[in-house]
Amino acid sequence: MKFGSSTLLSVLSVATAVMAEEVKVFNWTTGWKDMNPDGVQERPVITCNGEWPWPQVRVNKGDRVIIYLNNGFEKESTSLHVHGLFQHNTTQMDGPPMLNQCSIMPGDTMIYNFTVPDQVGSYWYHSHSEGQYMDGMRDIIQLALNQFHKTCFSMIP
Ligand SMILES: *[C@@H]1O[C@H](CO)[C@@H](O)[C@H](O)[C@H]1NC(C)=O
Ligand SMILES: *[C@@H]1O[C@H](CO)[C@@H](O)[C@H](O)[C@H]1NC(C)=O
Ligand SMILES: *[C@@H]1O[C@H](CO)[C@@H](O)[C@H](O)[C@H]1NC(C)=O
Ligand SMILES: [Cu+2]
Repeated sequence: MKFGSSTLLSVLSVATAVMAEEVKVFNWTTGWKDMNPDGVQERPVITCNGEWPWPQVRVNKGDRVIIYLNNGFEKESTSLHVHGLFQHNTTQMDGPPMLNQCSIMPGDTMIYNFTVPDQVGSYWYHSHSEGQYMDGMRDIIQLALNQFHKTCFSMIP
């Protein structure tokens, strides 16, 4: 079989696009800790694996995102929502308890599992239970499409 150079180029670019999609795995356990995030006074804060702030997440279009969310609270249920992210065909991964899923009970784990859709920009993820995001269970998730967007995002401190 004979390949023209343009055929070869398009085969290569398809291969590159496919290779760029990754599986990004996160393993987060909730908890409480007295901290002083704003420098004014100590208060109970919701931590991720014992730390605050929560991780800043950067993923690309087509990536599969797997988040093990382990409820490390003693008495409260929890959940996780990515604000503004389309969950076409994966509405069970959208987060709101009693709407899209059951609450995650203390000691239980939910595996959030979805692919990054055709979206780009800065969003935030947060608990969708009680007032947990106000107590610190939130941070940034950035969706980047290509090298241009990655370069732009890399300029954000
Ligand atoms: C997540 O981390 C916890 C605590 O280190 C560990 O017990 C658990 O096995 C981890 N889960 C996965 C899926 O890696
Ligand atoms: C959702 O599922 C439908 C039916 O299988 C399919 O046609 C559509 O392409 C899917 N959409 C996405 C965004 O995966
Ligand atoms: C995530 O979902 C995909 C597609 O349904 C499935 O193949 C995979 O096993 C899931 N991964 C986990 C860790 O649940
Ligand atoms: Cu939201």
